[in-house]
Amino acid sequence: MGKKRFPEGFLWGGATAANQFEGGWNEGGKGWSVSDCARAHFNTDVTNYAAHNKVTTADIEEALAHPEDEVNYPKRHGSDFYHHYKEDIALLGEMGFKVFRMSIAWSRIFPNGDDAEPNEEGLQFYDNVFDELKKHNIEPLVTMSHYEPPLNVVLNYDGWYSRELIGMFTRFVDVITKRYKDKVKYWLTFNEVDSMIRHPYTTGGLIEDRFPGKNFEEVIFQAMHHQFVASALATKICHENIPGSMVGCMLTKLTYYPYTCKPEDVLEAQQMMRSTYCYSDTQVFGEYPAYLLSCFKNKGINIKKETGDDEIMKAYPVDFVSFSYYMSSCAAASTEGLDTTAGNTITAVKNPYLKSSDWGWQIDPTGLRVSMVDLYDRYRKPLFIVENGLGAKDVLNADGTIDDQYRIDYFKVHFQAMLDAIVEDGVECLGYTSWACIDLISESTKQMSKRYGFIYVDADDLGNGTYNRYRKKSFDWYKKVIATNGECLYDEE
Ligand code: BGP
Repeated sequence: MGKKRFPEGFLWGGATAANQFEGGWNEGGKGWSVSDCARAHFNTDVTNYAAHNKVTTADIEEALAHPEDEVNYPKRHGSDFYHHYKEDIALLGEMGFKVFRMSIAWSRIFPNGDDAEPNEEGLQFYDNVFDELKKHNIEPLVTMSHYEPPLNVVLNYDGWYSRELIGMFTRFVDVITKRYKDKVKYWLTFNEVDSMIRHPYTTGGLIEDRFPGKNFEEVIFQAMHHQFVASALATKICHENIPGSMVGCMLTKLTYYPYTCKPEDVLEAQQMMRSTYCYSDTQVFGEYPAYLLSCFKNKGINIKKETGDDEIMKAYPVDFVSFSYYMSSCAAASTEGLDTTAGNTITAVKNPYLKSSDWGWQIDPTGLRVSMVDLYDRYRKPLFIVENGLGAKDVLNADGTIDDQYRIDYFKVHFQAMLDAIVEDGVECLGYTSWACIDLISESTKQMSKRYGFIYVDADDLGNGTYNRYRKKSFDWYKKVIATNGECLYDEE
């Protein structure tokens, strides 16, 4: 029997985001972003996402008062891509990357969001990055917004709750799509647009104590409405400025199984899945699905729309559907007595059939196939897996090696599942970018020690280290996967 093959031209690569990777947070004219104020809480249960990531106005004041502190605010230094980009891109080129996912920090281009003119030094930085990628024949995949609203829009406009953000953001999009029209073809609008529900501050610049007397859930959905309109307009602008460009939405693919075959558990799992899909439904079909509308009605949530919003959302849907997938969870009508575990910014019922990462995320390659089939059947648009990977504690040996066989094991079964979805199930998938191809700061835990890369960055949770890069064992393995377009996945069998 012939080996299964990935489609010709499959875009193999890796993903990062400026807010966790770039560093240089106060250089080159960059302004403060929300992530520059995201505090690490050492010696706490980092898997309790909700408790660990609550942000108040007092927290922001504290962050602003300590501009020198990169220990408690580790996203400020990230992995220092700002100064290492040539070396990093050369390493990605050595692995044979076809695509590199990165984001443009809005606050590097418009330091305050509402500035009269863009910051030329910031624009030049990304020109340099794209030129370097081109030298290595690597296609950029650019996220326009990945937890990077400028802090000024939080403090002076109440974040995405303000309708004015639509204008500021689309101006930013117009500037970057004009500037990089010959350099970037693939774009994503908002990273995990649904994540506003789970972390309103990083995604939407929303701080609950700034909305006294208001229903905060309504505030979140209002802000999300503004992002939906902005995303549709960004798609329009991108298509106009870059003919032939492709724009995707980006969804956190949380996958839930019924804990048992009890009909009530099946219903609960279906409800959970709908509460995930409703956001990509909005961006693909260009209108709010009935599920979300009844949810608003039942909760007494009133979204203020302006004339023309519905038409804009309808007229400019996305070209493809991208998503992150790390783990799956279970859902049950009654969770009493059931074990729970952490997942990607959630806590959910544990699946007795799955093993978990050191952070409790349940490893489930079959869930990736299930997710791809579900998304493709639902949307009939090409998919792009833009995040998937294993956060693990790696050990840098004295001879500079890192034996991360566990990461190879994780990727191998996920790639096989992805290939089955493509070959057996007929799913169209443009490419795959692992999270994160080079170690960076974890979003949920703010740790450097939750590592995802094929490339090790010598820095610890306190930011100490040389920031030198080392190739892990998985580096050579992934290089071979790319070189053989996945054929080597079946070599040992
Ligand atoms: C996704 C985010 C990323 C990223 C990743 C891994 O939800 O888009 O920014 O960090 O999850 O999560 P973590 O860093 O919490 O391990």
